[in-house]
Amino acid sequence: MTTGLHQTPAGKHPGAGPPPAEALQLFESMVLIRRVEERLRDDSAAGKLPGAVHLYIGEEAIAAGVCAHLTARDYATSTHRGHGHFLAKGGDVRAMMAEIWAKREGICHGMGGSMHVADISKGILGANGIVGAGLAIATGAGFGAKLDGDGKVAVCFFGDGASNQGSLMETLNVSTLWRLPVVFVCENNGFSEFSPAAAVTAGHISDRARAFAMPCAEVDGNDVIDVWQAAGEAVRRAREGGGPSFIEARTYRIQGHFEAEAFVLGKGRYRDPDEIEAWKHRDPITRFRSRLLESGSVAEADLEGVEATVLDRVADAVAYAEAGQPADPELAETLMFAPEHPREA
Ligand SMILES: Cc1ncc(C[n+]2csc(CCOP(=O)(O)OP(=O)(O)O)c2C)c(N)n1
Repeated sequence: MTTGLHQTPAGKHPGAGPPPAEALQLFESMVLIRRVEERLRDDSAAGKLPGAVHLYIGEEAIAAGVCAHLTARDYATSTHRGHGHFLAKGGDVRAMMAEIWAKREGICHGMGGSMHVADISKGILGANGIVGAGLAIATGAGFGAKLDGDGKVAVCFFGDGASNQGSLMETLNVSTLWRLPVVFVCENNGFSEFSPAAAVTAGHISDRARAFAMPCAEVDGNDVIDVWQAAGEAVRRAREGGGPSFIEARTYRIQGHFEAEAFVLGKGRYRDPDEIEAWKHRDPITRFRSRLLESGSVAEADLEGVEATVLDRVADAVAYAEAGQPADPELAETLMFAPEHPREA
């Protein structure tokens, strides 16, 4: 079985990569996402989590490579597969874990769960269970940023499935017309739930943006430097008033669409296990780790130090979540609406 996903060559990196300290941060960002997702995978399988989780294992280079160019003042919108975007954008791992565990200490008081992790104070405008919803939210945030005129940008992460939503055309159109500081990042992992992209997506996704003459880059989404370079250019263009850009990052979803999908599918199969194995050999973290060591810019001990620290942080976050108070159902009444005059609240 094939997915119709284009196999991109490993990134070539003609431009300069990040300096060693920043490279180490990229590595840390990816490892943090991976360890969190592995822990959620295991806790989900053990029946400890109250809801579904959609994991980002194998796609970490995209969130890390893009968010490395953002500050807390910039905006990012995310998807149902949003833990990686939240963490890479600087979200707090404890607060996210508690949210997924539906605890009062969670970033949304345990009322949002995995698909709604958000932290407005850090420009994290939210994961979102509505496929494609982030497109309009990011474009609105980009419009606000343009009115503020202080160089903020808005990044929209969305999947190949979301690229078939009509709202993509609307937001590509208006962001081009109004020269909005928006970076569209399509995470093309080859599947929309259980449908291979070849079965539901016509043409090349990035051609949708080219139709609006929007600057476009197609990158190897499993190569963090490839992503980092393209995102750096797109974010700089947006900050300098050059308008929106589009990045299509080709990658692969290693886990199921959501954990426990086997209970839904039974023995039904929608992809070849060999295909999953082949993509594991293109693991973005293993590849970057090797490249860092080969370059001689960082030492093995530095990487091991990062890995150990991350493991501690994740264990601490899980302990924090486990010890938290259950979410308060009463909050469903009060958290639904913003104050009438939010700026005066
Ligand atoms: C508007 C809308 N339509 C359908 C769904 C059901 N749905 C949930 S995830 C998903 C697939 C999304 O695929 P993609 O955008 O490629 O993201 P991925 O899961 O691959 O990261 C679908 C169709 C939904 N949540 N919202």
